[in-house]
Amino acid sequence: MNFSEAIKNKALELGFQKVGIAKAEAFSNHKENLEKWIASGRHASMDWIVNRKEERGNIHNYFPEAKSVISVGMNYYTGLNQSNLNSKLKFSNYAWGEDYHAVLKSKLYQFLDWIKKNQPKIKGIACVDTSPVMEKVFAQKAGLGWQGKHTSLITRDYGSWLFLGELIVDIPLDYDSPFIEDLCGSCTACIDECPTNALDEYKIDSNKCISYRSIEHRGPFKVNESELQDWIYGCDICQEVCPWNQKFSVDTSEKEFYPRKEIIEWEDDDWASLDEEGFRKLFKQSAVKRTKYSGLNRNIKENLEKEI
Ligand code: B12
Ligand code: SF4
Ligand code: SF4
Repeated sequence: MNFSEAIKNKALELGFQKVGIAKAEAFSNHKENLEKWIASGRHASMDWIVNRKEERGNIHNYFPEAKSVISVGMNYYTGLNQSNLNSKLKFSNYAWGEDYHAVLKSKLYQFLDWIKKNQPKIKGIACVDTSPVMEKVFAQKAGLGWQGKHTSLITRDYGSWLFLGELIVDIPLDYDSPFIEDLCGSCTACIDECPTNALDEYKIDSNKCISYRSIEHRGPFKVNESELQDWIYGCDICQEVCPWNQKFSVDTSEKEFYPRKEIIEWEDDDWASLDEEGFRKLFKQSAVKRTKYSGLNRNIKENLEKEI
């Protein structure tokens, strides 16, 4: 077995469901898409994308010695859905359990240590979400799947309920073939069912997206921004309606992604009375910290007060 094959076996052994290797290179078409997307204002207030667009658009501006990107995917589907929650308030399944950044990063660090034991001189960086890397683009280049019309990466065997991460290393490896098929075909379910019309084919307008509004948007909503459709954190609709998820979702064995009991059991009143101390305790090791108490509380009140 050569080193590239051994690397991929190790990734599976560590608990990733998908792995592939792509050459670390800049893709002018994707850089152009990113620039057009920003120029049209679709990034909304996410200035952190604009500030590091040169790195996001060209991996060598981020890691000059990069030669290979080992792209991994981890299944977070638990078999439960919004109808299992006692409250009418909806909460995205990706944030039900422990913070995925920490779960994937800890496995990626073990992965890098193992690689370094075999090749001590290797330099590598572990990335999950927050690094200026176009993760879906590299996952497609590494053969994991394709970017659907909702813009998330879909795999044949798990649908799109997968977190993505990468190890970027400074040695050449054997590269996988990119996933070239687009298996969306004539389907437009995600576009049709998005309640705020945030999707155009393969493009998202973050200004309209409930995930953006509930997580990334800071401060109070203006009247035309407040459409949250009962979601208090993130939004899963475009993935729930996708036939690839309806047919191919597999329950994850990663216990850390299963919901905190409060997410399932809490009713509207419990959410309405959540205070800052309660927020800190409940979401101590959770991705939900990103909105801070003020953001989550704003979303809860926005949804509940609309009912009155
Ligand atoms: C910014 C961001 C967001 C933003 C913007 C979403 C987006 N699609 O860009 C917001 C806050 C809305 C968001 C929401 C969500 N996110 Co998010 N997000 C990111 C982040 C940090 C960067 C994505 C990025 O580079 N966007 C810039 C645009 C330009 O890139 P793009 O979407 O890949 O666009 C490509 C195509 O759409 C097309 N395109 C775009 N514009 C144009 C214009 C033209 C003219 C053309 C022809 C083509 C085109 O070309 C681009 C590439 O060539 C990534 C992590 C990372 N570092 O990559 C996570 C990431 C994409 N998010 C993730 C998740 C889980 C979500 C949510 C599902 C969370 C939730 N349940 O609420 C939602 C899904 C919403 C959706 N339908 O995309 C996962 C997706 C995993 C997967 N299987 O794909 C990622 C990869 C994080 C991770 N490490 O797991 N997210
Ligand atoms: S996450 Fe929700 S609001 Fe955003 S594009 Fe998907 S369906 Fe639309
Ligand atoms: S819902 Fe249909 S169009 Fe949208 S991503 Fe899934 S297969 Fe593609």
